[in-house]
Amino acid sequence: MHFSTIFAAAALASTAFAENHVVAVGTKTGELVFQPDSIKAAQGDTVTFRFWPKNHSIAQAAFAKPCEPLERGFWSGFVPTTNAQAAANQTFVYEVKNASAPIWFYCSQGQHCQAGMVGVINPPQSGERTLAAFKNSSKAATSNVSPSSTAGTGGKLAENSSSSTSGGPSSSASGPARSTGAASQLTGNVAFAGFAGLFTYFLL
Ligand SMILES: *[C@@H]1O[C@H](CO)[C@@H](O)[C@H](O)[C@H]1NC(C)=O
Ligand SMILES: *[C@@H]1O[C@H](CO)[C@@H](O)[C@H](O)[C@H]1NC(C)=O
Ligand SMILES: *[C@@H]1O[C@H](CO)[C@@H](O)[C@H](O)[C@H]1NC(C)=O
Ligand SMILES: *[C@@H]1O[C@H](CO)[C@@H](O)[C@H](O)[C@H]1NC(C)=O
Ligand SMILES: *[C@@H]1O[C@H](CO)[C@@H](O)[C@H](O)[C@H]1NC(C)=O
Ligand SMILES: [Cu+2]
Repeated sequence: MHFSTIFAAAALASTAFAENHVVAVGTKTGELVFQPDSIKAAQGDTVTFRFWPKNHSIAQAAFAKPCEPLERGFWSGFVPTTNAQAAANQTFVYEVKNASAPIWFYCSQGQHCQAGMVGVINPPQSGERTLAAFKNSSKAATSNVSPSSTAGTGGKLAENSSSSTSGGPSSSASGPARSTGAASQLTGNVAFAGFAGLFTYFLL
């Protein structure tokens, strides 16, 4: 009985804590890239986009149309910065709701998409829908289109101030830096773990 309690607790711990993946939008030296440009994320994980110079954006696309907004896709708006020492204070946080669905994205500034400033969350494991193929077709796109939706659609524009990273339940988190930019996410998961723990108690 004690063993099964521990086992249940361990199983909960592994599923209850969402991970945050940080993606650099551009670089300190102004390269037109996402780093990394391919992200593997589980359901409930967050992807935090950090903006570097020059004046980039993130928009979701369909695989077949690399430099055009996907209907009801996410959109960060433009986040300009000239500071090469630190990323812009404003980040865009996207939560992965379906880890089986590939999320293709691009930067809609100038010709950045055509220059290869594209990426993917959870690319297909097999088949022809690869990031290389997506990048390939982005080069041939005739235009680079920004969504007409409001900046922050489909995600969360967050300020990376010191107050936004404190006050969370960091003392109960085991991994480092997971609360960054996802404090409310973590709080929700802790609440879920507590509720699920109660449920486990009644099962035993
Ligand atoms: C950033 O780019 C957008 C779109 O091209 C433009 O509207 C905006 O004025 C630019 N901001 C700055 C500070 O350059
Ligand atoms: C970010 O915010 C901090 C404190 O809120 C401020 O000191 C810093 O200048 C800001 N950085 C940028 C690039 O705006
Ligand atoms: C998740 O995405 C896959 C692949 O696009 C899709 O087949 C499935 O129906 C989606 N699941 C949900 C719950 O939306
Ligand atoms: C990219 O395009 C080139 C020529 O247009 C083609 O030879 C190559 O196979 C393509 N690569 C992918 C991964 O689609
Ligand atoms: C937020 O700011 C802190 C301190 O300046 C920095 O260490 C951290 O990497 C930043 N996080 C994001 C997501 O920008
Ligand atoms: Cu860009």
